[in-house]
Amino acid sequence: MTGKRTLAETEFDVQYMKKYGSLMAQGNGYLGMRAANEEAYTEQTRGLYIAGIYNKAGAGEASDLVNLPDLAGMRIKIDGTVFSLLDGEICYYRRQLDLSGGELRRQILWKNREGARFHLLFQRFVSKADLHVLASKVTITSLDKDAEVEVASGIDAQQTNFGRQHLAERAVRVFDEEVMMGSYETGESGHRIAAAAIFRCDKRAVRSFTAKNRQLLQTVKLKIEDGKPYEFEKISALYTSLDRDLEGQEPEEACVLKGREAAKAGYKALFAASSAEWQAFWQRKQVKIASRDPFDQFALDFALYHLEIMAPSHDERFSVGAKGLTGEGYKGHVFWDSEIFILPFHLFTEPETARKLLRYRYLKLEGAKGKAAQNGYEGALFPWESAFSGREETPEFAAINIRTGERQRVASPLAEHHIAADIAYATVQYYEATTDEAFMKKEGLALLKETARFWISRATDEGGRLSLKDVIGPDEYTEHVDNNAFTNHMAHYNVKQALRFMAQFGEEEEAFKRRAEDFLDRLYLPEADREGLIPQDDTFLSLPEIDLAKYKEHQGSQGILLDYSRKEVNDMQILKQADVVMLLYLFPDLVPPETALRNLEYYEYRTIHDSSLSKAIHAIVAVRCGQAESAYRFFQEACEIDLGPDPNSSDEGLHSAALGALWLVTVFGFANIRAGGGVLSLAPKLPEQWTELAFPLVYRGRRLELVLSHEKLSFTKLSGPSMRISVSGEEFLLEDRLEITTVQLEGK
Ligand code: IFM
Repeated sequence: MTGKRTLAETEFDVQYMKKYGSLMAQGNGYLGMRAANEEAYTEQTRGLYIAGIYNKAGAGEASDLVNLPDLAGMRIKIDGTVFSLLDGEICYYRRQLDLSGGELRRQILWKNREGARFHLLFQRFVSKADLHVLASKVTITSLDKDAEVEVASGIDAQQTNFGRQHLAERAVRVFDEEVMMGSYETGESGHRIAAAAIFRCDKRAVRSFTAKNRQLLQTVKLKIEDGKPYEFEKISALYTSLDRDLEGQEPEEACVLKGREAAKAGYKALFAASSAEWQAFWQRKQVKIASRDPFDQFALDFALYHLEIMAPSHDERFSVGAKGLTGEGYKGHVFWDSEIFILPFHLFTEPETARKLLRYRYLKLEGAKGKAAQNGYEGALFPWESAFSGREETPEFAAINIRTGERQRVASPLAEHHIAADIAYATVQYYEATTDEAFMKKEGLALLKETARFWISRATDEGGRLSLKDVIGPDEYTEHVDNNAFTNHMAHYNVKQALRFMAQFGEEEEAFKRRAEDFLDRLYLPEADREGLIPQDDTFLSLPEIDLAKYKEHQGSQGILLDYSRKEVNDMQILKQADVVMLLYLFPDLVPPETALRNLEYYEYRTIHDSSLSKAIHAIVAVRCGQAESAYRFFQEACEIDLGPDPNSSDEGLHSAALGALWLVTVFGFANIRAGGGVLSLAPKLPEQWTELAFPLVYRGRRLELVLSHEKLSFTKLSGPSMRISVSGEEFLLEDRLEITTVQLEGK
């Protein structure tokens, strides 16, 4: 990584606590920890999550990604006064997350009510070298006098998911007057979670332990001398009954052993090992942007850091939640975000992780078949929201009308069926980028065939033409419509690809083939009309319009729903995100560029961008339509979804899909890469503000480095056989290195 990349908070502001809790979250794909401050504040949300640990708090509830016992909190008393930034005076404050090594640091110069000054340095990280380990440290220096310091911390099981308690305490223990251990069990899902914590500090400290009200705490008391720094280290380890690396141990035993071993190494050595893993990550995967605006590079680094810590690449039984492991928004559930927005980054940098994300869906096929059958369809209909079980997890009802007591049913699980085809699309994309025949023959084919069966059974015959009726496309402001362009085209592609791979692997079932071919022949595919517009659905283009300027100014806030009911929004040309633009992104050759531009302009005008998935996709389609300036604007606005100034934008976790989409804009947009059809092709269109874009790409067993500028393109093959590469329509042979000037391309 070039230079130090840090996300910094330079002022203590209660308003931003939840947002920074998400932005500065740490993790390693196995566990994720929110950046709540060590000391308590009512405005902050603590959060510690392990991928796959879900539970239902009660009958009729959807599964929550369980907020586990906290290991980060510390109650610090100095000369008998509880340390809090709401008390005394803050003389200096800086909190920063170092993306290059994954450490969170907070430096404070604090004056107590009596005017005595103290310097506190908090540090912590979640290990990238050992998935089960996390460590923290506070260094306290009294600057005006000798003082008495008391630090209390341990395993705090008072955490809830917005008030819902998921864990029963099984046991709390202290071993050898040193190791604290807490064991817990989820009520409904029956997962066991065990945590161990060990304190390391000056030998003279007086230690005591307490276990009360679901808190197992150790308190250390120490007299500190004026001007001398004192370190208090806490090393923790976590295991669950789902872990595949228990090696015959119970989680309780495993976490105690791991905790002891890690504590012996200590913070410094543990951090060095973790940081080395981060260096390797950046070495292999960083996207480098030379831009007039340094924010572009920072936003990409931020996105990649989070894409890495949200991916459970250790275990294919889990996937990526809409908020990763940074918060409880959407209950930690997995949406189409995972396959369409997040998977491509992994596919083109570490295909094995992409394979695992698809294996997650394969392992949940039975649940998807169950959902299809319950709804009267054949094949597999994946849940709109998924967790560990593979069954539909979308909460049945949305907000309650507190005047009438009526609850509104959530429509997505009933009709947002495009998820089945999104998974099929990602499956084919995986194959095109890897040619992994073994996967395709088994998992890939099963995913394609079962989802294809679903679509065939879902179609309605309307006088010979097949329609997909009563669906919701990605645009959730338009519910229960017929022949949604995105859904119909995706379903068609899904069935076509099922036939393609069945033929490729000699798995032709005559009856299925006949039905599939008939479906492909007769399914209505909305096409551009005389005015060049692809209708979003059967009725959209005939609906009334209103001026959306006011709502576009506050995009992302869903403010329109304060002025209009859902039904009214549904009955107008108002989009949360534009389905046709999404369709053009996934199928770049569907229509000629001028038709794509016509649709982009028409639909963008009617799009509020209230969905965090919207902006980046508009950026990609705009680049391809030659609209470099608006593409760059969309890109920068997409970067602001989490990083922008709105204090409430990311309270309940980050927008995983929007982060994945930043990589998509760079690689599929500005570099304009296409990887389908057996040849890697690109036709870069860098924004004027960028002088260079460099990124790694893994493609069909080759590891490549691409460096693109306005003047030349260079390709280095770091491993794998030579390959053909198509640049702006011209084919070249890439042996080890290839350099092409744009003048050369123009001359051809
Ligand atoms: O998957 C998305 C959906 O498209 C819009 N609402 C939020 C979901 C999770 O990000």
